[in-house]
Amino acid sequence: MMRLISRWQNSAGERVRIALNLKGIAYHYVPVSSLEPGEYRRLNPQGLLPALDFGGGHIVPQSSAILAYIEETYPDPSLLPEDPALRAMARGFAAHIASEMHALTVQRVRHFLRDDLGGGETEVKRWLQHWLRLGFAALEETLAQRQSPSPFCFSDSPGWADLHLIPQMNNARRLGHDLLAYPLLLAVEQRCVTLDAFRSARPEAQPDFPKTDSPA
Ligand SMILES: N[C@@H](CCC(=O)N[C@@H](CS)C(=O)NCC(=O)O)C(=O)O
Repeated sequence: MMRLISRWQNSAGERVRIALNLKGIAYHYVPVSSLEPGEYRRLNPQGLLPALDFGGGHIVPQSSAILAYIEETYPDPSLLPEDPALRAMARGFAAHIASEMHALTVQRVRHFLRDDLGGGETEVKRWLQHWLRLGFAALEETLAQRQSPSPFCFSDSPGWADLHLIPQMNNARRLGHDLLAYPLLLAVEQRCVTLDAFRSARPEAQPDFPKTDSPA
């Protein structure tokens, strides 16, 4: 069985968890905290989460590569629309989230801005809000421009674009970005969050989600 090395709050890992759930693929979830110190970097020199261990000594980093592998090896149901133009749109939408939004706002970038470049809280906040605002505005506009609107981003069932969007919307909330200006994105999210594939991929549904004492 495939092993997904991830962490509860790892939003790139959440994309993969949603994809595996949508396809009904059973997998072992391996919290990185359960590995020996230093072991993860030996397995994945990039050091970022997630990585997929699909046996035979292959450990694949990067959610985009993992998703492509899953789609190629378990094509049914497909995560991509049938129409090649819509497929390309879905991939472009997802790439925008992964490369132009998530990559600029992840924890190691925030820490570098603060600890190495000496950015104060205001500068770091400006950085985050700038890239999130630009990114989400483009995503909202993309959905507004669709020739035939669909319940999910680019089709009648959730797929490649949606599984990138939902974790990124939650990241944005955690970073204090207000999403009210994006009604089309919120409408897609409302549909996704009712589905088990999305719900069981959420950080709080993961076994390594920190247990807090019950509130008084
Ligand atoms: N482009 C990478 C991004 C991976 C990434 O930035 N992961 C972050 C968290 S979402 C990470 O590993 N941070 C270190 C950590 O969580 O310990 C992918 O899509 O897999």
